[in-house]
Amino acid sequence: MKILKYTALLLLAIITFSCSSDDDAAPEIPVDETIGLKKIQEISNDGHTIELYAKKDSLVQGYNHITLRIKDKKDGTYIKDAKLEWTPIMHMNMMSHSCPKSDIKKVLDKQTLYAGDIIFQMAQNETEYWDLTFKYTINNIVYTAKDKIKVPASKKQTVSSFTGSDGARYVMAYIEPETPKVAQNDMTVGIYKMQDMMTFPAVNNFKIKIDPRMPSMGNHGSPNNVDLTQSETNGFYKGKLSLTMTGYWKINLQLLNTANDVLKGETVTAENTASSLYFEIEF
Ligand SMILES: [Cu+2]
Repeated sequence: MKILKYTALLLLAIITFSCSSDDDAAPEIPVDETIGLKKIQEISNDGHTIELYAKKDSLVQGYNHITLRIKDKKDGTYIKDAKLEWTPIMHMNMMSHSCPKSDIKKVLDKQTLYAGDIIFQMAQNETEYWDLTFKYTINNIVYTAKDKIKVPASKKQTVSSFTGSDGARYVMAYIEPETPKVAQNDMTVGIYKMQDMMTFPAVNNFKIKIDPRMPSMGNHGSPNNVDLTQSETNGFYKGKLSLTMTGYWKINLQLLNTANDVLKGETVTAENTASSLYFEIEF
Protein backbone atom coordinates (compact mmCIF):
# COMPACT_ATOMS: atom_id res chain seq x y z
CA MET A 1 0.00 0.00 0.00
CA LYS A 2 3.04 2.19 0.24
CA ILE A 3 2.90 2.80 -3.50
CA LEU A 4 -0.63 4.15 -3.27
CA LYS A 5 0.40 6.50 -0.49
CA TYR A 6 3.31 7.83 -2.51
CA THR A 7 1.13 8.23 -5.58
CA ALA A 8 -1.36 10.25 -3.56
CA LEU A 9 1.44 12.43 -2.17
CA LEU A 10 2.85 12.93 -5.66
CA LEU A 11 -0.56 13.94 -7.03
CA LEU A 12 -1.00 16.37 -4.17
CA ALA A 13 2.41 17.84 -4.89
CA ILE A 14 1.58 18.27 -8.58
CA ILE A 15 -1.76 19.93 -7.80
CA THR A 16 -0.16 22.24 -5.25
CA PHE A 17 2.63 23.14 -7.64
CA SER A 18 0.37 23.83 -10.60
CA CYS A 19 -2.01 25.93 -8.48
CA SER A 20 0.74 28.07 -7.03
CA SER A 21 2.46 28.60 -10.37
CA ASP A 22 -0.86 29.76 -11.85
CA ASP A 23 -1.29 32.40 -9.18
CA ASP A 24 2.23 33.78 -8.96
CA ALA A 25 3.63 36.17 -11.51
CA ALA A 26 6.58 33.84 -12.04
CA PRO A 27 9.91 35.35 -13.14
CA GLU A 28 10.81 34.69 -16.75
CA ILE A 29 12.29 31.21 -16.92
CA PRO A 30 15.23 31.20 -19.34
CA VAL A 31 14.41 28.68 -22.04
CA ASP A 32 17.33 26.57 -23.23
CA GLU A 33 17.17 26.98 -26.97
CA THR A 34 20.22 24.81 -27.63
CA ILE A 35 18.44 21.45 -27.30
CA GLY A 36 19.67 19.07 -29.98
CA LEU A 37 22.95 20.93 -30.36
CA LYS A 38 26.32 20.10 -28.83
CA LYS A 39 28.51 22.70 -27.17
CA ILE A 40 31.86 22.82 -28.93
CA GLN A 41 33.60 25.51 -26.96
CA GLU A 42 33.30 28.75 -25.00
CA ILE A 43 35.18 31.95 -25.85
CA SER A 44 35.24 34.47 -23.00
CA ASN A 45 36.25 38.00 -22.13
CA ASP A 46 35.75 39.89 -18.85
CA GLY A 47 32.01 40.39 -19.26
CA HIS A 48 30.70 37.69 -21.57
CA THR A 49 31.01 34.06 -22.53
CA ILE A 50 30.30 33.19 -26.16
CA GLU A 51 29.10 29.59 -26.36
CA LEU A 52 29.64 27.81 -29.68
CA TYR A 53 27.32 24.95 -30.69
CA ALA A 54 27.06 22.55 -33.62
CA LYS A 55 25.33 19.30 -34.49
CA LYS A 56 28.64 17.43 -34.24
CA ASP A 57 30.72 17.61 -31.07
CA SER A 58 33.64 19.41 -32.67
CA LEU A 59 34.46 21.72 -35.52
CA VAL A 60 35.56 19.94 -38.68
CA GLN A 61 37.84 20.64 -41.60
CA GLY A 62 35.40 21.73 -44.30
CA TYR A 63 31.91 23.20 -43.87
CA ASN A 64 30.63 24.07 -40.38
CA HIS A 65 27.24 25.51 -39.44
CA ILE A 66 27.87 27.12 -36.06
CA THR A 67 25.17 28.29 -33.66
CA LEU A 68 26.13 30.57 -30.78
CA ARG A 69 24.80 32.57 -27.87
CA ILE A 70 26.32 35.23 -25.61
CA LYS A 71 26.03 34.86 -21.84
CA ASP A 72 26.31 37.87 -19.57
CA LYS A 73 28.70 36.71 -16.85
CA LYS A 74 27.15 39.04 -14.24
CA ASP A 75 23.62 37.66 -14.19
CA GLY A 76 23.81 34.53 -16.37
CA THR A 77 21.28 35.82 -18.90
CA TYR A 78 21.66 35.47 -22.66
CA ILE A 79 21.88 38.51 -24.92
CA LYS A 80 18.94 38.85 -27.28
CA ASP A 81 19.97 41.80 -29.43
CA ALA A 82 23.66 41.63 -30.31
CA LYS A 83 25.30 42.29 -33.68
CA LEU A 84 28.22 39.95 -34.25
CA GLU A 85 31.11 39.60 -36.69
CA TRP A 86 33.73 36.88 -36.69
CA THR A 87 37.21 36.38 -38.11
CA PRO A 88 38.79 32.94 -38.23
CA ILE A 89 42.56 33.03 -38.73
CA MET A 90 44.92 30.16 -39.39
CA HIS A 91 48.39 30.78 -38.00
CA MET A 92 50.73 28.84 -40.24
CA ASN A 93 54.49 28.64 -39.88
CA MET A 94 55.21 31.02 -42.75
CA MET A 95 52.01 33.11 -42.91
CA SER A 96 48.47 33.63 -41.68
CA HIS A 97 45.20 33.43 -43.59
CA SER A 98 41.46 33.34 -43.08
CA CYS A 99 38.79 31.20 -44.79
CA PRO A 100 35.32 31.47 -46.37
CA LYS A 101 32.58 32.42 -43.91
CA SER A 102 29.06 33.81 -43.83
CA ASP A 103 27.71 36.69 -41.79
CA ILE A 104 26.31 35.85 -38.36
CA LYS A 105 22.53 36.22 -38.22
CA LYS A 106 19.94 35.89 -35.47
CA VAL A 107 18.27 32.48 -35.74
CA LEU A 108 14.64 32.82 -36.85
CA ASP A 109 12.14 32.19 -34.03
CA LYS A 110 14.85 32.02 -31.36
CA GLN A 111 15.52 34.63 -28.73
CA THR A 112 19.11 33.89 -27.74
CA LEU A 113 20.65 32.11 -30.74
CA TYR A 114 22.77 33.42 -33.61
CA ALA A 115 24.28 31.33 -36.40
CA GLY A 116 26.58 31.34 -39.40
CA ASP A 117 28.89 29.19 -41.50
CA ILE A 118 32.66 28.82 -41.56
CA ILE A 119 34.53 26.70 -44.12
CA PHE A 120 37.93 25.65 -42.80
CA GLN A 121 39.90 24.69 -45.89
CA MET A 122 42.81 23.38 -43.82
CA ALA A 123 43.07 21.42 -40.58
CA GLN A 124 45.31 22.26 -37.65
CA ASN A 125 48.52 20.29 -37.08
CA GLU A 126 51.22 20.18 -34.44
CA THR A 127 52.62 23.62 -35.19
CA GLU A 128 49.82 25.40 -37.07
CA TYR A 129 46.48 26.41 -35.53
CA TRP A 130 43.27 28.39 -35.97
CA ASP A 131 41.83 31.07 -33.73
CA LEU A 132 38.47 32.83 -33.84
CA THR A 133 37.91 36.50 -33.01
CA PHE A 134 34.46 37.91 -32.32
CA LYS A 135 33.65 41.61 -32.54
CA TYR A 136 30.13 42.26 -31.27
CA THR A 137 27.91 45.17 -30.30
CA ILE A 138 25.39 45.25 -27.46
CA ASN A 139 23.57 48.53 -26.79
CA ASN A 140 26.05 50.42 -28.95
CA ILE A 141 29.07 49.17 -27.00
CA VAL A 142 31.64 47.17 -28.96
CA TYR A 143 33.28 44.14 -27.38
CA THR A 144 35.83 41.61 -28.61
CA ALA A 145 36.57 38.04 -27.61
CA LYS A 146 39.17 35.71 -29.08
CA ASP A 147 40.50 32.22 -28.50
CA LYS A 148 42.16 29.27 -30.18
CA ILE A 149 39.78 26.75 -31.74
CA LYS A 150 40.30 23.11 -32.65
CA VAL A 151 39.95 22.15 -36.31
CA PRO A 152 40.93 18.47 -36.65
CA ALA A 153 41.52 16.96 -40.08
CA SER A 154 38.54 15.28 -41.74
CA LYS A 155 39.01 11.60 -42.61
CA LYS A 156 37.23 12.04 -45.94
CA GLN A 157 37.84 14.83 -48.42
CA THR A 158 35.01 17.33 -47.87
CA VAL A 159 36.80 20.50 -48.92
CA SER A 160 39.18 21.32 -51.75
CA SER A 161 41.43 24.34 -52.19
CA PHE A 162 42.97 24.67 -55.66
CA THR A 163 44.14 26.96 -58.45
CA GLY A 164 41.80 27.03 -61.45
CA SER A 165 42.88 27.11 -65.10
CA ASP A 166 42.07 30.86 -64.91
CA GLY A 167 44.88 31.31 -62.36
CA ALA A 168 42.49 32.17 -59.50
CA ARG A 169 42.43 30.24 -56.24
CA TYR A 170 39.15 28.61 -55.16
CA VAL A 171 37.76 26.80 -52.15
CA MET A 172 34.95 24.26 -52.68
CA ALA A 173 33.16 22.64 -49.76
CA TYR A 174 30.75 19.71 -49.50
CA ILE A 175 27.68 20.68 -47.44
CA GLU A 176 24.87 18.18 -48.09
CA PRO A 177 23.75 15.40 -47.86
CA GLU A 178 24.80 15.35 -44.20
CA THR A 179 23.55 11.77 -43.90
CA PRO A 180 23.62 10.23 -47.39
CA LYS A 181 20.98 7.64 -48.27
CA VAL A 182 20.51 5.05 -51.01
CA ALA A 183 18.41 7.49 -53.00
CA GLN A 184 18.59 10.58 -55.15
CA ASN A 185 19.97 12.93 -52.46
CA ASP A 186 19.76 16.72 -52.46
CA MET A 187 23.37 17.85 -52.83
CA THR A 188 24.70 21.24 -51.71
CA VAL A 189 28.18 22.70 -52.25
CA GLY A 190 29.73 26.11 -51.48
CA ILE A 191 32.24 27.73 -53.87
CA TYR A 192 34.45 30.66 -52.89
CA LYS A 193 37.21 32.59 -54.57
CA MET A 194 40.32 33.48 -52.62
CA GLN A 195 40.61 37.20 -53.37
CA ASP A 196 43.44 37.59 -50.86
CA MET A 197 44.53 35.88 -47.63
CA MET A 198 41.60 37.40 -45.72
CA THR A 199 38.82 37.66 -48.32
CA PHE A 200 36.87 34.71 -49.77
CA PRO A 201 33.72 35.93 -51.54
CA ALA A 202 31.13 33.44 -52.87
CA VAL A 203 31.45 32.66 -56.58
CA ASN A 204 28.37 33.27 -58.75
CA ASN A 205 26.93 31.57 -61.86
CA PHE A 206 29.45 28.73 -62.09
CA LYS A 207 28.45 25.08 -62.57
CA ILE A 208 29.63 21.87 -60.89
CA LYS A 209 29.45 18.62 -62.83
CA ILE A 210 29.30 15.53 -60.62
CA ASP A 211 30.14 11.90 -61.35
CA PRO A 212 29.88 9.68 -58.23
CA ARG A 213 31.80 6.42 -58.51
CA MET A 214 32.51 3.33 -56.40
CA PRO A 215 36.21 2.56 -56.96
CA SER A 216 35.96 -0.74 -55.04
CA MET A 217 33.32 -2.06 -57.46
CA GLY A 218 34.82 -1.56 -60.90
CA ASN A 219 34.40 2.20 -60.55
CA HIS A 220 30.69 1.98 -61.39
CA GLY A 221 28.64 5.15 -61.34
CA SER A 222 24.99 5.94 -60.80
CA PRO A 223 22.11 7.17 -62.97
CA ASN A 224 20.07 10.37 -62.67
CA ASN A 225 22.61 12.71 -61.10
CA VAL A 226 21.88 16.41 -61.57
CA ASP A 227 24.77 18.85 -61.91
CA LEU A 228 24.92 21.66 -59.35
CA THR A 229 23.88 25.21 -60.15
CA GLN A 230 23.14 28.32 -58.13
CA SER A 231 19.65 29.80 -57.88
CA GLU A 232 20.48 32.78 -55.66
CA THR A 233 23.34 35.30 -55.88
CA ASN A 234 25.98 34.38 -53.27
CA GLY A 235 24.00 31.24 -52.47
CA PHE A 236 25.05 27.62 -52.36
CA TYR A 237 25.10 25.35 -55.43
CA LYS A 238 22.44 22.64 -55.53
CA GLY A 239 21.86 19.46 -57.50
CA LYS A 240 21.04 15.77 -57.08
CA LEU A 241 23.46 13.07 -55.96
CA SER A 242 22.29 9.59 -56.85
CA LEU A 243 23.64 6.78 -54.64
CA THR A 244 22.60 3.25 -55.56
CA MET A 245 24.17 1.40 -52.60
CA THR A 246 25.92 2.00 -49.29
CA GLY A 247 29.73 2.12 -49.06
CA TYR A 248 32.55 4.39 -50.16
CA TRP A 249 31.84 6.80 -53.01
CA LYS A 250 34.21 9.21 -54.68
CA ILE A 251 32.24 12.13 -56.05
CA ASN A 252 34.29 13.26 -59.05
CA LEU A 253 33.82 16.93 -59.84
CA GLN A 254 34.43 19.45 -62.57
CA LEU A 255 34.12 23.17 -61.94
CA LEU A 256 32.94 25.26 -64.93
CA ASN A 257 32.86 29.03 -65.11
CA THR A 258 30.14 31.19 -66.68
CA ALA A 259 31.66 30.63 -70.17
CA ASN A 260 31.57 26.83 -69.55
CA ASP A 261 35.37 26.61 -69.42
CA VAL A 262 36.54 23.82 -67.11
CA LEU A 263 38.53 25.49 -64.32
CA LYS A 264 39.40 22.27 -62.51
CA GLY A 265 38.68 18.55 -62.75
CA GLU A 266 38.57 15.92 -65.52
CA THR A 267 35.97 13.59 -67.01
CA VAL A 268 36.09 10.03 -65.66
CA THR A 269 36.80 7.45 -68.37
CA ALA A 270 38.14 3.89 -68.56
CA GLU A 271 41.67 5.33 -68.79
CA ASN A 272 41.20 8.18 -66.31
CA THR A 273 39.48 6.64 -63.29
CA ALA A 274 39.20 9.78 -61.16
CA SER A 275 39.05 13.56 -61.35
CA SER A 276 41.70 15.65 -59.59
CA LEU A 277 38.77 17.51 -57.99
CA TYR A 278 36.55 15.32 -55.79
CA PHE A 279 34.73 14.78 -52.51
CA GLU A 280 34.50 11.51 -50.59
CA ILE A 281 31.64 10.01 -48.61
CA GLU A 282 31.09 6.67 -46.88
CA PHE A 283 27.83 5.51 -45.37
CU1 LIG B 1 46.50 27.25 -43.57
